Amino acid sequence: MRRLHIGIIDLVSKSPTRSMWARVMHANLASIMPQVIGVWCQEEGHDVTYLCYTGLEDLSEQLPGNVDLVFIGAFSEAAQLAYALSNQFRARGAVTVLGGPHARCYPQDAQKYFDYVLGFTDKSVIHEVLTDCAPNRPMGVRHASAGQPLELPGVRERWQFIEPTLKKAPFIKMVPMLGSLGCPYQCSFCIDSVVPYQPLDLGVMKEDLTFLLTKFKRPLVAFHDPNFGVQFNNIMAAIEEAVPPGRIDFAAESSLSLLSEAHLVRMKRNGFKALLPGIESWYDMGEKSHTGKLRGLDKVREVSNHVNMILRYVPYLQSNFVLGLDVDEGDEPFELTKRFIDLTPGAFPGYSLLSAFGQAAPLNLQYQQDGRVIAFPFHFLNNNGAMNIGPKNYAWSGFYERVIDLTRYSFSPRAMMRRALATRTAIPKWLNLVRALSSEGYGRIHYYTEIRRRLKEDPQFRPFFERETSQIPQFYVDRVRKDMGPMWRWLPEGALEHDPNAYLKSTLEGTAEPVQVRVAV
Ligand code: B12
Ligand code: SF4
Repeated sequence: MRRLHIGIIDLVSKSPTRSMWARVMHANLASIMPQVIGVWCQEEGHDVTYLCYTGLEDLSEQLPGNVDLVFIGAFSEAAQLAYALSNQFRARGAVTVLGGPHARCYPQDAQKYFDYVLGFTDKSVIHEVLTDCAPNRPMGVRHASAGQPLELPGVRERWQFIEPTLKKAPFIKMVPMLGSLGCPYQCSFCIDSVVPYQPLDLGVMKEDLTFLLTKFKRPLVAFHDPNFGVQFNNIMAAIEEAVPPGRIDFAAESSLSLLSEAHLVRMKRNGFKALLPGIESWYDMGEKSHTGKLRGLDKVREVSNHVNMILRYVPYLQSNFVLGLDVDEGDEPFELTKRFIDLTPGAFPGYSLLSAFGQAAPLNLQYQQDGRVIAFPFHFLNNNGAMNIGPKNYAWSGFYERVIDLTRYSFSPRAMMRRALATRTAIPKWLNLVRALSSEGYGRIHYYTEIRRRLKEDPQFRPFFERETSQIPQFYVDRVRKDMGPMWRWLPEGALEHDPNAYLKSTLEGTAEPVQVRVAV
């Protein structure tokens, strides 16, 4: 095989930005897989140039030049930027490959703009692409391994990519790691509900932690596991063997059902400083939040007690909610979330608008069968730029009014003050303030208010939201153009639109990826 010049681009940002949040945090949100692919390509004897795009770089200067093959990793919100980049690289003669959440969720659309679109990716899939390395146009080809990879290169091998990325982060420096893939739970809206739980090699993890102690005085590790701590004793024992108590700080996404007091005592001892449990709904998902059949105010009280207990052990906690679920009706779910905020002042509330990311989850088929999915440009599909499912029990204006009211309540001076007082340490206090004052708090209030206004006044809005037309309102088109800046001119014709029912069609045609078989943990 000839030696290839390979570019790898991890799109953490969908557009240029100068925001305070981006400056401090974007480099900390780099994905693991683009770094893994860099290692695998080198192992096959190729040259690799890696770029983590945080929105602060000048793409025209930093893009790897003169490459044969380019891998781009993108969330759906960065799909339009990814399509434009692919177009630009193809014009220079390169072959392009898309991987990551967008490729897994919308492969049918991505095929129009990339030579290869990868689903689950292991080393043999990469080997196949490297060996083949041919332009596939007008429709790219799709490759995927049967399941998640069984092993991944660790931090030591990825350090060559982690180090330059973290140089861009001014003071908080998070090293991304994985202890497991998949999840034993089956929340129907989640991409991992059909992916079997699988622990990764704990020996590699221990080596990585030992290695990190040689690189930082006090490393900070962010676990990217979909649900951290499923095999709790094993992973804690590994951390305890490799790390002297309190020498490394950890952050993880974990479900409440795994966060018992006994577990938290051990997590505190082992340096866990931030947790992001999903609460999602006051009427559903009881298994995940360990609240069984409790609903409504009873669930609020139970979860609040649980979260307050967690906060006695771990200084930073983000509680995640989904707004607009089919089980929600009227004011009650929003009012219950406000009660939760009153009862749990130290938790930072993370809100997501109900979103169906293509073929991410089995539930999305139902939404598509019911004709409820709206083709908002991918650029807005990040859980808050747009809600791409028509709400079951709300009119759009009423829904946005309640979302605005809840966001205002959550980021009112009173709530922010109570949050600051209930947060014991300086960095979490500061992070909460930045998030509230930038895009997540005030930024969203402003944006949602504009959407609600346009639902009343902009004649293009309501017909699109009600799925009477597929004509994208000019407001959204202008916004993508502005956000993309100089890359807009590379966006291929038609790349703002997509078929919101492509997943359903692929199942009817028999071209959908098979669902993985679950195995017992
Ligand atoms: C960890 C995580 C995060 C972390 C780390 C993000 C990161 N940069 O990796 C944090 C907390 C920062 C985060 C933030 C967000 N996240 Co997130 N996150 C996850 C989570 C829980 C796990 C993803 C993961 O790393 N898995 C482990 C890897 C190894 O497996 P994998 O993702 O399945 O990847 C496989 C393939 O896709 C492929 N692959 C992956 N990347 C690449 C790259 C290349 C080049 C190639 C070739 C292949 C490839 O190889 C892997 C092995 O098979 C998933 C949900 C889930 N349960 O999967 C959501 C998920 C990916 N996140 C999601 C979203 C929406 C977001 C946010 C937009 C939320 C928000 N509003 O802020 C932001 C965007 C951040 C950003 N732009 O970087 C969505 C993405 C949907 C979509 N189509 O875009 C998911 C699927 C959750 C959901 N709602 O369903 N997230
Ligand atoms: S517990 Fe979390 S990762 Fe697991 S299926 Fe539910 S939402 Fe997905």
